[in-house]
Amino acid sequence: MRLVMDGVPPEPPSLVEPEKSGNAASEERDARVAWFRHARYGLFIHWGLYAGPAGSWKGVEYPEIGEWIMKWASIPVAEYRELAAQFRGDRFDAEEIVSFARRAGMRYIVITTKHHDGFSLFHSQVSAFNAVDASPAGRDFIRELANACHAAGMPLGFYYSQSQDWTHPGGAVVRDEYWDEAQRGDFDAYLSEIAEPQVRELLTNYGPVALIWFDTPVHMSDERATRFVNLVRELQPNCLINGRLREDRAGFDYSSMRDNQAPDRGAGHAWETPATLNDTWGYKANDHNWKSADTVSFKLVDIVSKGGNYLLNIGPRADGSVPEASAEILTKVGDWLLPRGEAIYGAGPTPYGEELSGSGYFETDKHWKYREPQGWRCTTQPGAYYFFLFGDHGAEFSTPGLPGAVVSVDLLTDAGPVALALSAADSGVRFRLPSEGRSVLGDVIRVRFRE
Ligand code: FHN
Repeated sequence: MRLVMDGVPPEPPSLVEPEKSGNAASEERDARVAWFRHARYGLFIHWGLYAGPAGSWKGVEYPEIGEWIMKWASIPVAEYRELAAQFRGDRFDAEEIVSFARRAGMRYIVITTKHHDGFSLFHSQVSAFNAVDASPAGRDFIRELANACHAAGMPLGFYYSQSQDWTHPGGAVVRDEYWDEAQRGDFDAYLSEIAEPQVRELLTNYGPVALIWFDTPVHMSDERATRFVNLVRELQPNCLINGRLREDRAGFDYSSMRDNQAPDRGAGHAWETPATLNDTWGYKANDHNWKSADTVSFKLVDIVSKGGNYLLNIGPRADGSVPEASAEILTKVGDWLLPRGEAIYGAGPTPYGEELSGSGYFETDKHWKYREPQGWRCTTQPGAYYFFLFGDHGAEFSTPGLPGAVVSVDLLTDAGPVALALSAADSGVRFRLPSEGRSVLGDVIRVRFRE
């Protein structure tokens, strides 16, 4: 199954450096992006009308990603718009979502304010196709989430499909393959009458916006993208812009990897991997291909050890409830992560690199996938290196060279650090792991040294 559906053929994981976008002095950008680099792990939420069909339309089940059902089933605009009449979101509880993210160890949230289907979860003055005016919910879900996030000090980012819009005339469709005449129109008129005003609404009416997450930049020339950049810089100068605004995918404040991909090495600048927990972003009733908690912990660590962020998705049902399986997996990872958080939040990338060779992912039929958790990874804090051991590693481990005399070596366990006996090994240290306090999600050993 192909997850990336943006009209661009799959290619090996790589990063486009934000420096190339030349849109801001790098010190300014570094300051803006500091919280993001510290956060490392975020919750992505894809929620919208597509959660109703949940992967099927008129008795036919579509194997691809659920939020694209309108395209897969070539649903006419007028018929798709009718879905709004059933959208209630009775069980959407913004405070619960924020505490869930916290509990899962996630340090920011990004939600789809408007996906490619054009339906917005916020109250918009420029299009009535929104959760307040067009659905019986009559609720501005983005306001509810913004309030809950602000109250909890949780950074909130807005996903906004600036270019693809399948229900507003003129909105882009990949390769211009329209399936309904009602979709045709003038793209620039769509941008100036719908997309730009809606981005303005989002950046004006909901308090501080941590980041704006543009996507699938079909037809997004420099000139068109610049209009959005100016809008963001004018209204919320601290709001980050991801790397999917402009056709060339230059990162503005940080680079965006392709879906479910990570680079094979670290990079000096900020970057992010958006990823699914099963094989869809929007809810699909029959997608149970969940990644296990140890796969998630491994990916998180692999990404952080390369200097990146992991933005991991949930797709709530149409009623707003979070599928139990995803909640369970993310909570398990949170249980592991929180007592070991010093090794992730604000942690720097590996000082080595040898452990990354052939790392992470391999090519499958159509996209790049991670390997199973295996080997070791390293992250850093001032005066400490953290060694993560994955898979079926032995009870002994020798670190590569360390930059100073070792002060202590501890296994970070659920109950706190446990000191390990150590001996010298080449330029590093060797230690033996106890049989207790180990975790199937990855053992984490903190090596402190005098610099
Ligand atoms: O087409 C979208 C897709 O539905 C989803 O939102 C992902 C998330 O990264 N972005 C696009 C595909 O890359």
